[in-house]
Amino acid sequence: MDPEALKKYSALHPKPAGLTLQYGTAGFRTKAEQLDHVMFRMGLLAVLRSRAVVSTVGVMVTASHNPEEDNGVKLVDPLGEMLHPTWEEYATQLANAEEQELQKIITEICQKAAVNQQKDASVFIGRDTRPSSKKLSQSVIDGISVLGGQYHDYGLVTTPQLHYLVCCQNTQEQYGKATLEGYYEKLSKAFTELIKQSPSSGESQRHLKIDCANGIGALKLSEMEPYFPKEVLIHLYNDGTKEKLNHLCGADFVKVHQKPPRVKHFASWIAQVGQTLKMAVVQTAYANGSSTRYLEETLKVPVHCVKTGVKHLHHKAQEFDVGVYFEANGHGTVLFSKAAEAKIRQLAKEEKDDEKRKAAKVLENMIDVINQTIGDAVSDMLVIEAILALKGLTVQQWDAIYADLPSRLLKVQVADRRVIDTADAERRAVTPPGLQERIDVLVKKYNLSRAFVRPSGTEDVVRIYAEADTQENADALAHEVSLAVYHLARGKGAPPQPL
Ligand code: 16G
Repeated sequence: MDPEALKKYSALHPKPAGLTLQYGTAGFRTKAEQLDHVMFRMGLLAVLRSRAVVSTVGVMVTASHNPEEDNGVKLVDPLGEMLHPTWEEYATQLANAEEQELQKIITEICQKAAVNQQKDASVFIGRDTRPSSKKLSQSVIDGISVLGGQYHDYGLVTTPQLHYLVCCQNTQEQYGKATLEGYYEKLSKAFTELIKQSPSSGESQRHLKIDCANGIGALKLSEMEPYFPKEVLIHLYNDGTKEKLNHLCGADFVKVHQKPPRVKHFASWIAQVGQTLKMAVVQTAYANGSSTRYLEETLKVPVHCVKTGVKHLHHKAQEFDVGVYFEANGHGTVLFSKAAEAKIRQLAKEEKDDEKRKAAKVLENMIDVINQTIGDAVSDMLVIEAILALKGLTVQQWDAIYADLPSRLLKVQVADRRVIDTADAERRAVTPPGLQERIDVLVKKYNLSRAFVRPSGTEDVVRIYAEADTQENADALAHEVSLAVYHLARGKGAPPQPL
């Protein structure tokens, strides 16, 4: 490390005085204009991480579902996983260090994590379509360069594509080819195979109507279109030509405005095909109570609840042969253990019984359509479309499998959202004192009711979730709980009003 170069370059990416940020649920996220120094420093950190694990790592510049004015950054570990929790702490230390402390913090990280500074470092970079992203990713590159790392800038890619690319690179392309073409080819080839096996294959056209949330999805799906089978026609909505990113569209908007979660019936088909495998579904407290009941009581699949954030779901899902995970805001995927995958691939080749071999073949193609590195909306869409084709179901029939309980999501601003601490996968508030007791009393007033509160990991708010037998009751419960939060956690501004 050249201390003079570090000093010179970090001075070009100064930290705003007094700003403290935390590596949260999905990396750093805040207003784009406050992030330049964080990007530079995450470039530095990525080099250290790459040297520590002697592999390529990824840096993604995005704030996902946040408003267009925000931005963010997260690191991707070698197999496409989220950054290891120990390194989240290093990331926070580095982001908040005063300029004169940078060198010292880097040296400390190298000591604690046994980083050999002489090793090569390789970083893949991607970014979303936010107007601020290009400049911010340039700051990441500055950070990588100053510590002597190599980088490949993939430019505009979806977050799951970057996770895929990193995983391919580090598995010597066993997971797939480390190019965007490789990603398109892998997913669409398996998808085409699945569609071919549907009862109505070749008879009619299939239309996929996609809300692209005015973001990167529109660009990437257009690139992917030529790879799709001819009978599948894609129609892109909210393609970014008219409106702002995430404005009145996107998965989060759909969730907050009470439309059914897109991946909610993911598990039922897999449950039928993979009967001999140890399978489980992982959800968060936001999963609609009806979905949990349907999975446990009708499908007889074990359900686990974990804290919000893909990294928590992903980690839990890795414990099973087949781990299906989803969040009500649309993040989700399926993970197959190495042993399960090998068994399925072997059955698809060698099984004597025609029917069983066919079923294994279907599952094998499913594995290849699914992006196992992280939840991927494009991949999830193709999986669902293939399942509908194979089962001969319409979207309406699929949606009617069970009915969601009415629910309401609200947010309240408080002086410091960290006064709310939670336990039991965020389903109970441990502090401030008295809050959980109050929630318990309110919940008892309604039928089929449930409510919880948690500090957001991506915005400066406390989120409130309630569900009950009717929409009026869910709304009333959410409002009452938001008032309790406002009073017990020092709410800002006027008290929340009834809906
Ligand atoms: C991020 C997370 C998502 C989580 C959401 C919660 C990833 C890739 N995304 O978008 O999993 O549900 O944050 O946001 O990890 P909140 O903490 O503001 O409610």
